[in-house]
Amino acid sequence: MSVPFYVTTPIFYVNDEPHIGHAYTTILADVLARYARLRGMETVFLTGTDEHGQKVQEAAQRRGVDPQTQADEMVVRFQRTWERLHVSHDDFIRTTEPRHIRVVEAVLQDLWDRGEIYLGEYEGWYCVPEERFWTEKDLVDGNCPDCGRPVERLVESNYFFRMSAYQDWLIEYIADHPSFIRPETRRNEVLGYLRKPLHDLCITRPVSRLGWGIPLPFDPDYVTYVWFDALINYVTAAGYLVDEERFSRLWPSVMHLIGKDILTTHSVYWTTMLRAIGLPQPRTILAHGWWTSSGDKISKSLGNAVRPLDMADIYGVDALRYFLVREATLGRDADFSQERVAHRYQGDLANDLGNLLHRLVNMIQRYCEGRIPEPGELAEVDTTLCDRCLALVDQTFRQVDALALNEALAQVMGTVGEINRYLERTAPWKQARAGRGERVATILYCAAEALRLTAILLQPVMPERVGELWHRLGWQAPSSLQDGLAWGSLQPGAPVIGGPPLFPREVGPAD
Ligand code: ME8
Repeated sequence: MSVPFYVTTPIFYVNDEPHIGHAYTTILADVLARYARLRGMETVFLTGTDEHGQKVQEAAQRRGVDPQTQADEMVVRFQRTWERLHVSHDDFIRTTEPRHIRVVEAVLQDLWDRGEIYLGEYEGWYCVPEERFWTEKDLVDGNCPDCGRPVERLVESNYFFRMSAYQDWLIEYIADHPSFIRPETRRNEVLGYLRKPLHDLCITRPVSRLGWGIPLPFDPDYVTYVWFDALINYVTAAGYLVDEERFSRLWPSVMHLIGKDILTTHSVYWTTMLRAIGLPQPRTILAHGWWTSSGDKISKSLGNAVRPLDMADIYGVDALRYFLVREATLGRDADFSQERVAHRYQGDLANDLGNLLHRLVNMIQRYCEGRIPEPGELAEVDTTLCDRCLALVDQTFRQVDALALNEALAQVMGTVGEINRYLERTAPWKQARAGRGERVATILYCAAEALRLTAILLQPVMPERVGELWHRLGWQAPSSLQDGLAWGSLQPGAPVIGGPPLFPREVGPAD
């Protein structure tokens, strides 16, 4: 049986509403999931929300509500945003759901019974916003090395996970599995981190200090540290301990898509937790870069957040999705600016893609009575176009496998440019003037079919606009899109449909 494609996003904190960074990870996962479905792979796409811990408790306090109310209100914002952004997740997990709490409790109990967890004393520097203890040498100028904010000295009894016992194993595992942590720079970063001694991980908070978490099954005076709870979501949703058949199919063929800010928690905490639990490692941990604004990471706390729905109101959802995937090289930082969005929109989408559809539909209306024409014998120039489109399918899937999504899109848009040049070269309007009706029919069929086929490769990125494009070309996509990947699916006689531009040049807020 073929290996299913299981892809996850981080589960996002419900302390605030989603911004463009959360949307980016989620859209990337969606695009990968849609490409996998297009290839006929069994696909499970998981996203969700991280609802326990100090950040959420504090956000609730600030708003004068209890943490569960905070989570219930904010989760709707995430769910609505994903719906609006055409995110096609198969499951949405909330860490306050009983299905998750049960698994966390079972894991904790098992690790406690097997001596992987012990009670100890912790003294350290604690970063409140990051909810993490740091050692003296971790600090940068006396501040949190992650967020740069001041830390507090804290001593308390807590439970610890014997993470240090797995250091040598982890170094060896990463060295033996070159495509485990991607890209290469992040893999090296983790190996660098592991050159320093690895400490045991403090995995509880006393209820007296933080009440909002999953109580320890063997000591009600403590709740589980939010990261220890959150990471387990990936196995909960795959059916761990509940649906062994499903779990054995999905695990470990999973890709964790994350931002580089949470590389250590995934590559060190999660991997060692899995090892202690006795589960195999995920297939890939893929860390992407940050969206920045004038060089600074976009984040709520820095006050430079871009609301994804505001952008979608101006350019349309699919254009925003296209921009995010086309503009960033997976793994590197990218700068978000209205000018860059506008540039891509006007150039790639309005001029190249939208205009091609518009021209084609106009010509088919003018020369072929508004119906997809019956092609005659193909000339060399026609078969070259056909071959190019068929080769593009394989090339695109190869690029997707290599996670070079921006290059895949560049290639697809290059083919759109070729279809435009094909029309210039074959000049159906001249053929029409010369009374060569069959040649006109062949050219317009080939160009329309090339556009239909090329557009399949854009469908994972722009599902709604590509659906509209097909509708205009009189094509009803088959229920299994994979069946549309061959040349010759457009049906002669199908009526084409005129309409407003696919990507209007004049853009602005919806209201
Ligand atoms: O860390 N550019 O949740 P979180 C790109 N709950 N991506 C960004 C970004 C930016 N400027 N800002 C945020 C958590 N992200 C934990 C995760 S997983 C078991 C628990 C994205 O709400 C990126 O994916 O702080 C980053 O890793 C994530 O949001 C952090 O989301």
